[in-house]
Amino acid sequence: MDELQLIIGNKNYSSWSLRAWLYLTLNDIAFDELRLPLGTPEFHQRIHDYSPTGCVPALRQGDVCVWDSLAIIEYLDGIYSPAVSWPIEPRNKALALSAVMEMHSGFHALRSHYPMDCRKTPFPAELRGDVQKDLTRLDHLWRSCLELSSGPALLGDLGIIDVFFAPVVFRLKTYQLPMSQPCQAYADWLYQLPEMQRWLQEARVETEVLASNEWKG
Ligand SMILES: N[C@@H](CCC(=O)N[C@@H](CS)C(=O)NCC(=O)O)C(=O)O
Repeated sequence: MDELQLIIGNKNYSSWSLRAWLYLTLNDIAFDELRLPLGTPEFHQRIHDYSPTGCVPALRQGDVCVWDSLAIIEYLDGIYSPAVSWPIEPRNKALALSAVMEMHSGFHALRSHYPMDCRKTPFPAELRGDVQKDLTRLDHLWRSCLELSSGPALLGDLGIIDVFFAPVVFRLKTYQLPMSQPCQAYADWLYQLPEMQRWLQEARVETEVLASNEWKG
């Protein structure tokens, strides 16, 4: 089979890139990483060679091209049948699918007002826009999963559902957003995973600053 090449943005800022990268890394699937820092001339010159939308992440395998984080994960899941995947049990699978799609298309206030900036020194950010509504919904969703599974991952074993919420965990940390104790404990657990810490270390050595993704105090 042709080698996999994953095209990502900055590790500090690119939340969608984190999802595809984390899925591959947790599953120990070999891939080449091409990092194109967002907003740079290099990004604009090169991204359309890899991604028809001009967005990251994108995955190339020979002449196959997959763009969009969820499409990448679904494509790989069909080929590799890896350990970090969807639950098998139908009720848990329904929950995981719904939660992932909800994250993929929702939580707009959280995403727009609190950009992922994982290397930033944590501080208690004020609650803006409709973010309390998003946090309440997130807390309810996570608690309903954790009550079913009793942890440590949302549905017991680490899965695609956790991969999808990984950037939210970095946002909760950076902006010290309030969550209930069980959800905070889950976020701490996911944050400490070696693969999350590796992403964070690699974000910390990046030098680019993207004004549009920085907190506007
Ligand atoms: N729905 C897409 C969203 C991808 C996306 O918006 N990526 C951002 C970076 S995180 C991007 O590439 N933006 C292009 C730019 O900033 O020029 C996915 O899931 O992959």
